[in-house]
Amino acid sequence: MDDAIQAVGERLAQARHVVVVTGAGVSAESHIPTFRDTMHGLWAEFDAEKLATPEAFATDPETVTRWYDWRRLGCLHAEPNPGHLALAEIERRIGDLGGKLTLLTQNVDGLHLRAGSRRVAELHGSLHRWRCTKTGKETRPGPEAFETYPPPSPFAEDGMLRPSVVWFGEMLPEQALRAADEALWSCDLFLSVGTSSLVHPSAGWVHLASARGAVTVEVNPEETAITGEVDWALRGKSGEVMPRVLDAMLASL
Ligand code: BV8
Repeated sequence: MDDAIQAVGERLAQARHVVVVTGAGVSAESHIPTFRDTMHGLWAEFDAEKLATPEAFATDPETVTRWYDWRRLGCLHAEPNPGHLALAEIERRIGDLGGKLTLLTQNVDGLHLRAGSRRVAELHGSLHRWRCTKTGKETRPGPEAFETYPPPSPFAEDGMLRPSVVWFGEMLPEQALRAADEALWSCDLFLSVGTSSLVHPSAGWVHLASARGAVTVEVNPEETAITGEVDWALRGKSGEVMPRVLDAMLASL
């Protein structure tokens, strides 16, 4: 693994257009359960993929908004971990070298931004922004739980608030898709970090990057749907592997 980390660090030192796709695994060491682990305790009887849909919200807005507010409050008490921090430092270093790193995250917890990453596209929205179902206007709820579920909208008498996340069956934000297109078009190094690579469209982007000649890397303690496709599979936790990749990059400068 040391040789692989060394090789990826050297590639990062030479890369000029890096794309990083992250998933829930990057936040696991911040004690935020991954998407498929989220269903424990209170939520054991629910299926995350069924709750994260417009249909579930239409049928049972109380349960859905209670689940999302529970997750939102959990994120407010979480801290970025060494994996988030290493990704932010790698972005800075690549910028200093005249390159750019674009971070396309599936996560809705906001931890990459809190860690200092700047060129971030929140592909699936954010738990920290909620919007009125009538006007579409967004608000950032405070640090306390909503008083009632579903929370009433402050913008329209007959509206309620929903989380500004992308549910299954919903389109990704135009701006995020545009950022992904631009970044993937010219990327010379593609990293997939902490994702099972099962959810589209981001799950397919490793193939796009590879087809355009990018070197591809995965960081995950387990095999995933794309392990067989990447050039380098770094088997480990992102909070442990990413700081070592950063060190290898700095040693190569
Ligand atoms: C869309 C926000 C147009 C809400 C989420 C093509 C083929 C098949 C299906 C489709 C397709 N195109 C579209 C679809 C349908 C669907 C889809 O992909 N379905 C899947 C299930 C097959 N996609 C959509 O609906 C998307 N919209 O494409 O619009 C359209 C629509 C319909 C039909 C056609 C076109 C919208 C998808 C967004 C859904 N919203 N989140 C919320 O958070 O509640 S998805 C949600 O689940 C997450 O955001 C994330 O994307 C996904 C979970 O994936 P991961 O992040 O990877 O998490 P997971 O738990 O799975 O895995 C964790 C990984 O971490 C593991 O690998 C583990 O080993 C690793 N790990 C653990 N610890 C660590 C670690 N790694 C590193 N370090 C550690 N310490």
